Amino acid sequence: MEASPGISTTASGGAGQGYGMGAAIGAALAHREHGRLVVNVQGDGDLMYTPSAIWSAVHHKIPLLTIMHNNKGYHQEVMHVQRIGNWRNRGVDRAEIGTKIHNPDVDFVTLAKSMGMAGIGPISDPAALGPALKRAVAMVKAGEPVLVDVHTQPR
Ligand SMILES: Cc1ncc(C[n+]2csc(CCOP(=O)(O)OP(=O)(O)O)c2C)c(N)n1
Ligand SMILES: [Mg+2]
Repeated sequence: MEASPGISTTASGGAGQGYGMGAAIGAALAHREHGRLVVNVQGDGDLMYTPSAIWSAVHHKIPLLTIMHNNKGYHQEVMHVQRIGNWRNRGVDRAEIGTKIHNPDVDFVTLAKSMGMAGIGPISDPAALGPALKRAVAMVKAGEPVLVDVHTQPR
């Protein structure tokens, strides 16, 4: 595999959620014949809209490395509600209603595995991230899609 030039799929036309995985699959399909490594930095909220894309990636044998930016929330919405709550002097204590993805946490490794995609993690120790990514890259280079679930700070 050659090194990727770092091309981005940018954003969906209307900034619609659910775009990430599908767009990444398209990019990885286009790059597959050239042997380029395609990396999808995937929002957890975004994938909650279109988890079926995991199945498509496996079904069509798309070599794609998905790194979950799992901040356990639709965090842009958290920040938005906090901003509006402050602006209207309502406080921010209810900003997490409908905007956080916890209680229960989503186990994206199990979600991936349920549709036949290899899953690694969840990773919350920074020291474990490097070795996990190394393992995942080797698997993607062998031709399969892999998801690495990484628990992150909100921003
Ligand atoms: C179809 C659709 N519904 C709702 C929104 C509003 N929206 C913008 S960002 C966002 C949450 C993004 O969550 P995530 O992908 O986890 O990214 P984070 O902000 O947590 O990094 C939502 C719900 C949208 N853009 N599109
Ligand atoms: Mg998120």
